[in-house]
Amino acid sequence: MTALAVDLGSSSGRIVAGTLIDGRIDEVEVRRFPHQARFVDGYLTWDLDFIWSEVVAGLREAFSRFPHAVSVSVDTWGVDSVCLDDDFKPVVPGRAYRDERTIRTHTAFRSRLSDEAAWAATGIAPATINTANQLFAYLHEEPGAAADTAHVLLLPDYFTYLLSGQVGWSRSHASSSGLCAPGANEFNDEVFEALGIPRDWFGDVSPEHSVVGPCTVEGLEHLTVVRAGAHDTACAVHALQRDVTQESYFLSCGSWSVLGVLRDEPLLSRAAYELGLTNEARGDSGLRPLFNITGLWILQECQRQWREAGQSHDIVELIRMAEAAPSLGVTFNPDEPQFALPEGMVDRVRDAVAAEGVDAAALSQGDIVRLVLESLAARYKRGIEDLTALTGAPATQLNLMGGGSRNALLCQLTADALGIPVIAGPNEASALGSVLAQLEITGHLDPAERNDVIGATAHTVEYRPAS
Ligand code: LFR
Repeated sequence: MTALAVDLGSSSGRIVAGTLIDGRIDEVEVRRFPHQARFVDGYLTWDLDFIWSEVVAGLREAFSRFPHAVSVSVDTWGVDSVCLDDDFKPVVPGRAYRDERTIRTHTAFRSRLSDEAAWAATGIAPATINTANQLFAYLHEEPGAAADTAHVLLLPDYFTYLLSGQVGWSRSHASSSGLCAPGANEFNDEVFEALGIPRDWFGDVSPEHSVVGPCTVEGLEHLTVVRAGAHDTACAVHALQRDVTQESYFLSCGSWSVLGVLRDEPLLSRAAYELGLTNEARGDSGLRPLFNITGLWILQECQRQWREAGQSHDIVELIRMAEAAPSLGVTFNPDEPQFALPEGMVDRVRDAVAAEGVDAAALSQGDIVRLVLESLAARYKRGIEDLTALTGAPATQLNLMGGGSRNALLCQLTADALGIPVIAGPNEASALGSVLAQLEITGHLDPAERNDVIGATAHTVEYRPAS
């Protein structure tokens, strides 16, 4: 039985066909396409038409190769949404969360909803990238477009709408918006009111692991559209092999480092707020309290700068240089806001350690890559210490999924920093999690067998801490 996962990351999208055969998932990446936010009319913008054309082309190709495919589900990165008119057509191009408009309107936002009030109302860490902040900026900077807006769909739900004609607000993605009550089972009307965001732009939160309806795109009518987990990180944690006897700590490691733990209830203490914890939802009815840490984006941006300067930028080569480079003995804090912004990253990294007395101008590419990876590992150590203090449950291992699981140096540095084994893999965790959830939703996989199927499918590597 085959399910099709549309997994859209902020630098590439992929369409994956996953077939359950002999207790494991046979995954075929049918199509992969790079994409990137660009400035259009002064705003950092996604090319939604391009992404949609790639999704349709990928699904058609997948369906012709896997004519017995039964379902499709879309997951995307978090917090972005699409503002639509009465006819469900975008009013403005899809805005990207890294745009600085929310920094410009942050003071006004806070005067309407303080950080503490936002946390109390949502259980979500206040952050300028949140959907709430983006819509507030939209209302302030583009009042004309806002006046023409009748509906707002979260990004994966926009593509689900294009596939099925059905509207909804998927819980896992809605949870990261900063617009839901803690636990993310409903939107919090008080937040809308405080910020002046029209409540009727949104409907009710849609529970996931649910069926949406038949696909209405020509040639794909045999597929059933489902909500398998609209947020990529929610899908990724669905592909996590759970040890029910222990807390499951995870690190979903891509452009972002999403470090968290699986729980049924949100963690809402004062300490959780002060540490910057955020309570996001899983595709099933559970939660995933976590820290959103700026992750391999820092390295990706360095690679971009080096490529533009005609220097080596191949990741395998860079890691080899980093392995040969000595540790500088200092790290920087990836949470600092300058590391979340595009461009000029090599200089930002140099500046950060120059302040520590390092001769920054002399740093080689290998030095910089090692410094970035050691800084991430140090941040993960602090994050696991904070999470275990909040849950009261020790971490005995860390499951590290996503693209970063292929970075052996990062995995080893993380195991060394944490002093516990790191179980690296699966690499394409979001697509695998989507396929698993889809097979469960359509009745082709018993959730009780999920762990065994993950074990038979995922190629995991264990990194033990250096003693
Ligand atoms: C990862 C991710 C994170 C979210 C970030 C921004 O792709 O979805 O979970 O915090 O992107 O949306």
